[in-house]
Amino acid sequence: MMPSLAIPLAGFLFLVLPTEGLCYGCAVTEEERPQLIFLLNKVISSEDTRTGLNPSILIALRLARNHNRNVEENLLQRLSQDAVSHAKESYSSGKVALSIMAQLASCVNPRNVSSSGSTINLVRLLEQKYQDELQNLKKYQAPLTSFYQLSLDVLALCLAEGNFSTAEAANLLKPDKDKKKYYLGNFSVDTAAVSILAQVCLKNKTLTPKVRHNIAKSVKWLVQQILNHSHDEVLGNLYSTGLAMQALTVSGIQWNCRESLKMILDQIHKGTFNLPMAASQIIPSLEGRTYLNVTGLNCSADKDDLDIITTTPSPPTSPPPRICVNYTVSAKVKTFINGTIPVHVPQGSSLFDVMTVAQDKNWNIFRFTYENSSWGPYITSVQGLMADNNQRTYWQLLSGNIPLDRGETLEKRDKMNWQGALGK
Ligand code: B12
Ligand SMILES: *[C@@H]1O[C@H](CO)[C@@H](O)[C@H](O)[C@H]1NC(C)=O
Ligand SMILES: *[C@@H]1O[C@H](CO)[C@@H](O)[C@H](O)[C@H]1NC(C)=O
Ligand SMILES: *[C@@H]1O[C@H](CO)[C@@H](O)[C@H](O)[C@H]1NC(C)=O
Ligand SMILES: *[C@@H]1O[C@H](CO)[C@@H](O)[C@H](O)[C@H]1NC(C)=O
Ligand SMILES: *[C@@H]1O[C@H](CO)[C@@H](O)[C@H](O)[C@H]1NC(C)=O
Ligand SMILES: *[C@@H]1O[C@H](CO)[C@@H](O)[C@H](O)[C@H]1NC(C)=O
Ligand SMILES: *[C@@H]1O[C@H](CO)[C@@H](O)[C@H](O)[C@H]1NC(C)=O
Ligand SMILES: *[C@@H]1O[C@H](CO)[C@@H](O)[C@H](O)[C@H]1NC(C)=O
Ligand SMILES: *[C@@H]1O[C@H](CO)[C@@H](O)[C@H](O)[C@H]1NC(C)=O
Ligand SMILES: *[C@@H]1O[C@H](CO)[C@@H](O)[C@H](O)[C@H]1NC(C)=O
Repeated sequence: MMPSLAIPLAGFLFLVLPTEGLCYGCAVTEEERPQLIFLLNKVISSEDTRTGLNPSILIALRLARNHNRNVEENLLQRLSQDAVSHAKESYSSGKVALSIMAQLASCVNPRNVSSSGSTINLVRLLEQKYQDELQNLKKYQAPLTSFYQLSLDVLALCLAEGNFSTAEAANLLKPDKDKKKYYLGNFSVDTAAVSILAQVCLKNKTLTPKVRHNIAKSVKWLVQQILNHSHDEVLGNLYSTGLAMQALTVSGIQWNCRESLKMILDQIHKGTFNLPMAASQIIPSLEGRTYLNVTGLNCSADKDDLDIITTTPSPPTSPPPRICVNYTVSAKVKTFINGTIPVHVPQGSSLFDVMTVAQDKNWNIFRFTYENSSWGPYITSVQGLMADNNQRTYWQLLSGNIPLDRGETLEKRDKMNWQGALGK
């Protein structure tokens, strides 16, 4: 029960009962809920959820108010099994952090995750991986992974009450003099959002007044930056809006939450969030919840009211028209041979498909490697030239000169020049 406010006025007693929606962010209304359920149905029916190992998806399903217990329990078991067998060697720090949050949200103690007779303490593991990140940062002025993952680390350590220095963490996330850590070429709204969530969590820990003051200052600056990188209701871009909504909510500022929420709902039917990973980052905001809520859930009160939808494969229609794309690779490296090639692919293909066709046509110039990531295939090298985190280089995907905001699907846009460039 939340405290209610009693105001005696001219002999009457006014009782103002705070309702959740008014005090804390915003959420879908009952009329809007079918649109959220449509998205949740898609997520639980997807291959990524039913056979994949993505903790972000479980966090989102747990923070939703509608559930499919079978799907969630099955995913939890597979994640736990994977964690006991692979977390130590092959998880990045941020993946351990997300795993901890998925366990917390499932009412499992992350210090005691067990599967087939083995047990792992994920909090202890994160304490170690976080120290490794800090050491790399000292040595190379870059974390092993990214400031996004460092922010996830602090958030998870804070939520799971791990053993770490809260003052050091606050200092780490403070946007420093040139604010470099929040740039990966450009300001990252996603990173700023997770960093705000972590710092608001830290604020509830024992800290000196000075550290507390610094956190408030950092959060304020980051909120301002997020708003500066926003156009109307889109905070950053479509894929950062969900995380940014969480951040603005916990920062306590006044902003037009409903407008962002309505914009997201409109995008659902356009297929913008069809990728379960993309859906997982907007679902909490649609429920008026944030990653800070993974600790307060009552799992035994879950409803079991979500169905898996079996989509009948659409009958073979006439094959989509083919489109022509100019694909270019370039890098400012002596040994690298720049190359352009026209590629014919069916409309609706992805950039990855284009790269595959180009590679088949000319392996010497267009060969590439990739990793399967939560967002799909992540390009790691082209022509043998590797991205390198310590050098802070990566393969940037451009259409013309504009960085793509997703591993994009090709539509009927004719003048498309796809480019891979090694960016810094
Ligand atoms: C850090 C980051 C990067 C880093 C990754 C390397 C590093 N040092 O960590 C860099 C700057 C290189 C990067 C590049 C790109 N990114 Co990026 N990135 C992120 C960010 C901020 C955090 C990812 C993370 O660490 N997650 C936590 C860890 C634990 O999970 P993970 O699954 O192991 O994370 C890996 C993948 O996310 C992968 N990855 C990162 N970006 C992308 C993008 C795509 C399309 C794919 C398939 C994989 C991928 O790298 C991570 C580390 O290994 C997310 C934000 C978000 N909301 O998720 C954006 C985000 C995932 N990136 C995005 C985009 C668009 C890109 C680029 C395509 C930009 C471009 N035009 O070139 C390129 C991908 C190029 C390529 N080589 O394939 C979008 C994806 C949207 C979508 N619908 O597909 C996001 C959501 C940002 C946004 N709001 O627009 N990214
Ligand atoms: C850890 O979990 C297992 C099974 O889930 C349980 O039997 C055991 O008592 C737990 N240990 C601790 C220390 O909580
Ligand atoms: C916490 O970490 C510090 C240093 O990293 C260590 O000295 C201390 O023993 C740890 N405390 C616990 C309870 O593990
Ligand atoms: C940074 O953003 C500006 C404006 O959107 C853009 O012109 C520039 O190419 C971006 N730089 C990088 C490295 O992505
Ligand atoms: C702060 O933490 C305490 C427990 O340590 C918890 O009871 C309280 O709800 C938290 N407050 C906020 C605002 O999260
Ligand atoms: C946000 O943008 C405005 C105008 O574009 C600028 O005056 C202000 O300094 C920016 N704020 C921050 C924190 O960068
Ligand atoms: C989420 O957590 C915040 C505090 O961090 C709390 O005030 C709020 O009531 C929680 N919301 C839900 C729906 O649990
Ligand atoms: C959790 O939900 C169950 C079932 O609705 C209820 O009996 C129990 O009291 C709840 N526990 C807490 C801590 O709220
Ligand atoms: C390859 O393209 C890059 C620009 O993307 C340019 O800087 C470089 O000079 C080009 N290399 C050659 C050999 O033309
Ligand atoms: C990525 O996943 C696809 C399909 O699940 C698989 O065919 C492919 O071999 C995987 N690629 C890598 C590099 O792991
Ligand atoms: C691809 O490049 C060729 C030659 O540079 C040009 O004639 C053609 O219009 C380009 N096609 C597209 C779709 O941009």
